[in-house]
Amino acid sequence: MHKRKLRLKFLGCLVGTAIGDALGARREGRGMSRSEDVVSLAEKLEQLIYTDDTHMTIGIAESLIESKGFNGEHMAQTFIKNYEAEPWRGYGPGPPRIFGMIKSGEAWYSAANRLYRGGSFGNGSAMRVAPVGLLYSRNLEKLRRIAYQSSSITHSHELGKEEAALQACAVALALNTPSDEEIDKETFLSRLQNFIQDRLYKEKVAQIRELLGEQDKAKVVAVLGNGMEAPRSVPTAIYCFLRQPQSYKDTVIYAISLGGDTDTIAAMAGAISGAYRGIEAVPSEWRAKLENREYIEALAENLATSVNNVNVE
Ligand code: R7I
Ligand code: MG
Ligand code: MG
Repeated sequence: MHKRKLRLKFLGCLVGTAIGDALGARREGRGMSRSEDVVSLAEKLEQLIYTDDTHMTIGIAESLIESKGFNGEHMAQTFIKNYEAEPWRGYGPGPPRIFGMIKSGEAWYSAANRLYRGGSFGNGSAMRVAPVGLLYSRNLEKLRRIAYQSSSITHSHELGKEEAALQACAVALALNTPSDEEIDKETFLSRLQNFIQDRLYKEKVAQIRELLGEQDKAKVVAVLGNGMEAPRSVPTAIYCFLRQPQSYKDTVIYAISLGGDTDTIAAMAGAISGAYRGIEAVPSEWRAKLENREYIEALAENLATSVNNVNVE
């Protein structure tokens, strides 16, 4: 792919994550709403303040760039440093406890096993995984390995690691589809279904396919979910993207209108949409309101350059 186009897609993915997160954060934990209400909320907000979803995505991008690829110790220490600088970003219950264990001497690859008997399957490792999807899009087996490893710092349950791989794969497939080429939904879903190993997620991908024409949001939420657990939010985010792949705005608005874990579902759907359509598809009035936009954009540019400097294949 042409370098400029790739750059725009990296920018779209990271800025798309942050805006989905920041808009969704205003409705996290609430019920379903009308799309018009989400649109007017977005108009009213003067600044878009992101949460842990973006904060940890930034951490992954920083670590991949600085370490020229995955380094578990470095990534864990980056998460800890960022958390300590801004602990008020709305982190889930698990990660801060794990950061404490690592600070007390537990290894980055074993601390997470101590949580929730066999590790967490919260959506916290999928919400932040977009930079892995971008960097390793050329080799899906490597992408799977790095997604698992990045997840295992805080989410070591099989379902937690698999969700991170699923979301990273969706970002990679979106990145690899030229933005002026229509997404073939059937092919996109078949690729995800072939990639994913866990039976539960294979079934979820099949449910996404069945729901594509569904008008009733309550049914979508009943089948796919809108919760903090990975199996109840990662497939939902992929669904939000595939319903309206041509529009970043519609994808994010729809995701938020489903209620529940809105910042996270909109962050993940926004990451996939931004990776496909690029930064120019993200409304400029939203971009202008995003806090730390310049820093996030600089990270996206550096990550795009890293594709050539890191062993990604
Ligand atoms: O996954 P995590 O980092 O939380 C992310 C969420 C996002 O919505 C962010 O926006 C932020 O608000 O937090 O945090 P975890 O504590 O690892 O997991 C989140 C939740 O998933 C937990 O509080 C549990 O409710 C649930 N969960 C589990 N429940 C039972 N058994 C995760 N793993 C388990 C489990 O093994
Ligand atoms: Mg959050
Ligand atoms: Mg959330």
